[in-house]
Amino acid sequence: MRHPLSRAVLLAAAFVSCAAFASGKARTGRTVPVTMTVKEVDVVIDNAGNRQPMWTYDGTIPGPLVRVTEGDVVEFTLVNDPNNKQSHSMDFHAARADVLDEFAPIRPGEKKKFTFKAEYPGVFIYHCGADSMAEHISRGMYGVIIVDPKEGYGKGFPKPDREYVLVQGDLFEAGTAAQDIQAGKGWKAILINGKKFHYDPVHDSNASITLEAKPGERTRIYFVNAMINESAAFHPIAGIWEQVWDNGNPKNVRHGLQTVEVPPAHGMIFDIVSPADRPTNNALVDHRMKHALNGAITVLMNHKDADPAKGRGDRLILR
Ligand SMILES: [Cu+2]
Repeated sequence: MRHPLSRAVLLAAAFVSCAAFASGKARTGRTVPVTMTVKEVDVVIDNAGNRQPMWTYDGTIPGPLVRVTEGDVVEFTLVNDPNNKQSHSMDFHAARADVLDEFAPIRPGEKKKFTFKAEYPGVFIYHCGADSMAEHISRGMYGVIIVDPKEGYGKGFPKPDREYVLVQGDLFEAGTAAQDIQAGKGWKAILINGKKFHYDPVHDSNASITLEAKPGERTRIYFVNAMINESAAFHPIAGIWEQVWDNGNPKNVRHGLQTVEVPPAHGMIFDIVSPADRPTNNALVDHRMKHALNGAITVLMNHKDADPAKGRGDRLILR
């Protein structure tokens, strides 16, 4: 039997955290306020600390992770910082709305508010849709919203031991004109969660972070492709995707896959389970060599001393 106080604490925790959904049936129908401020700032784009002028939601690439449960209402406010030079907008792929109304751009110094109900579970990109969209997205204006299914976890959608969000985007040479970006000219590298080879100490000696899990654990990757023109061929080197859910919807399950094509502006859930009897490593790559060898490799280390805080709570996007 559960003590009434612990129940109250649990309820309070559910209000505080966006990730109210822990196991079993989730709490739905909340109103979740989300505010993002667009900032045109210099951002560190590699593990060596090099910066480039980028356009961002809240100053980071990707923008903040939004996590709600199917049935929740997102009460969104977009702020275009008065110091900015460009108009910007917000396009949530998890929303049904009016592209000319809710998703319309606002000028520097302006603010815009709209609400939508998260009606479909899954992993969705959000991005800026202001002109030129190719430039706004490739300069870093994207992020992820996870909509957890209202049914919660079950046999067909097991509870993971760790969860990580990986967003793959382009990096163009600073100052590349919008029409050149759109045509693919001036393309320089791949950013994984905002940095080239972000989690790959094998290919970049400046890399200091890897994904971690314990042997035998189920690691769930929320993968989103934010590249403007190209698909990602997502593959776990030295592993097999246990299950893949297209768009992250529990109804769209596939089993035992090696390489999965993720089109631009799409997201999928990938589960990997490492061998339980020994430590192993995986490299989660976009198997297109042009992408992999220009930044799209992420190391997942499966060992018994895995950091217990990684892939849990607010550490789904490792910064
Ligand atoms: Cu923008």
